[in-house]
Amino acid sequence: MTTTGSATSRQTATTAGRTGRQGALSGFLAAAAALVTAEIVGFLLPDHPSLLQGVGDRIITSVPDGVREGLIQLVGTLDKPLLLIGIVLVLLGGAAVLGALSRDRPGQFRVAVIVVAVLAGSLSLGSSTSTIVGTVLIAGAGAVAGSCLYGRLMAAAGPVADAVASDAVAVDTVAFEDEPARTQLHRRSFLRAAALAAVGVAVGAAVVGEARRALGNGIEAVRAAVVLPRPAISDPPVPAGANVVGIAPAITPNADFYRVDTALYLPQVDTSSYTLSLGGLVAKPSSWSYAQLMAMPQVERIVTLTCVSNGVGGDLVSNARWQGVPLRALLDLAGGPTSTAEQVLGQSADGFTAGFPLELALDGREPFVAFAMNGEPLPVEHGFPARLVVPGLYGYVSATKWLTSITLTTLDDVGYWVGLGWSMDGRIIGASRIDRPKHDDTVPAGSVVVAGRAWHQHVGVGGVQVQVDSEPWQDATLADGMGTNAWRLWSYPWAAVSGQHELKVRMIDPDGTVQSSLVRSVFPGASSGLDTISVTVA
Ligand SMILES: Nc1nc2c(c(=O)[nH]1)N[C@H]1C(S)=C(S)[C@@H](COP(=O)(O)O)O[C@H]1N2
Ligand SMILES: [Mo]
Repeated sequence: MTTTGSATSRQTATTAGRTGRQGALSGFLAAAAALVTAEIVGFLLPDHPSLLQGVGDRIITSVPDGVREGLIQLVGTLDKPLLLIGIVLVLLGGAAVLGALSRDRPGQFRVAVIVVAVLAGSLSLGSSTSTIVGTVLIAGAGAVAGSCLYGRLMAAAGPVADAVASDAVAVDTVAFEDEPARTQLHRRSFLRAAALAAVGVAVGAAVVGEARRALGNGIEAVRAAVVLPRPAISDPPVPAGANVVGIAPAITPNADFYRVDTALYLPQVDTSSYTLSLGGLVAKPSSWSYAQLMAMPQVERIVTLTCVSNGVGGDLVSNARWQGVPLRALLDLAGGPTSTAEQVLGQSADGFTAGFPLELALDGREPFVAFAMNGEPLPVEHGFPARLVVPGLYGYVSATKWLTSITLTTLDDVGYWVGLGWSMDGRIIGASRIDRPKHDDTVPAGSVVVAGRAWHQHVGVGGVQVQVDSEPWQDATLADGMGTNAWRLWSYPWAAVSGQHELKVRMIDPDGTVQSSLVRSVFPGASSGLDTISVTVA
């Protein structure tokens, strides 16, 4: 302890300037202050844009599709929180290194802060709802806060190295005598300033986090107060025989429903100021308040949603009873599409868009604007107060959540994912999955129930077959159906004999078309191939 102490004091006596450690801490705190300031300013602006979210969005859309899909497979729905944490860590870490290197040239740090702010601002502009003015305000405030704080902290840490050196030469022995005392003084004032800054950053972060949470709670209260109208037309109740013991239920509880979106912060949309507009290539562009929409006759439909990114055997597929107003009714109120209309493009409060050919809206699949899911107003993560549901189309071209407008347009005006290279044809491919046993399970010999689900929305499921090793395909027993737009659960009693076995499943359309065994990975369209598992029979 004593040797360390004397070593330190000897070192500081000879280098009375700013230490690398002080520079690093200052850089770190400056970046944190910049971030928190940007988030606070964003929160104060209309629609509460977030620079962090904007940059995150842009990263999501800019990474190569293979990398993004790989990451999503790897970390699942944790992808967004992890991305956010990653951005913050890179920023703070980079700022610490730069802060250490710039300690005697604060101007260099300031330039870097400005460069990063301009970069972050332009990244976020391209991919979110934030306006140019808002982005300039947010990034500007962050940059000012960051560079001012760094300057302050460095000034508190002592003079720059050049000044220390010339000082020492100028006043010679006197300065040398005073050196330890002066270093002590600077060190203390630096620590005080840094502690103050840290407290400020922490308080700021807590305040903005709390404000975001309060906003969310406010919308939860609005949501809880919604009184849903009774649907005018309803799909029949779910038959008791629609379920199969031992696998997830035929209707997915809202809390278990898969979630896919690009939102880091969920859009918080208030019904009191909500309007849904229907415009573009329609005879009479129109818009309706939430109350007006709730007063319209509503339908209730059981529809299975599927994400195009669902790999073979994956779980980005869920089934719910949705309630809403048919798109057809809204189109009628808007005087119908004009002759040049080719596409229905949904727009979200968060800037997301998804579009599908008008032809598919009119081929009998009955797209609708949904307000409720399994008897409850839409949960916020599933699009409260309104979203589109189009039976038989993947979510990326159709299921716009936090829906604020629907525009009829031409096919050139592509939606978010199609713009990023995904297939324009978003019709769902028939698929099937084995839910039990699980891959690599060990089961006892004898009668083993193999069970799962199959879906081909808008087309329906005609049959399901199971293959054990290379034996002939066997018909599985279908559970009761819930209409052509919903998945169908199935089971197959397998007389399992000891050894290692492979189980495969395929679905058959009502017209006898058999699910393709062609193996294709996700992107630019859906994956295909047969779900196959290995099981050990003990
Ligand atoms: N606003 C918005 N809506 C969106 C998305 C999105 O990123 N933003 N993702 C779409 C995709 S890719 C899918 S698969 C479905 C998923 O809906 P869910 O999260 O309710 O399951 O929402 C669609 N609607
Ligand atoms: Mo999706």
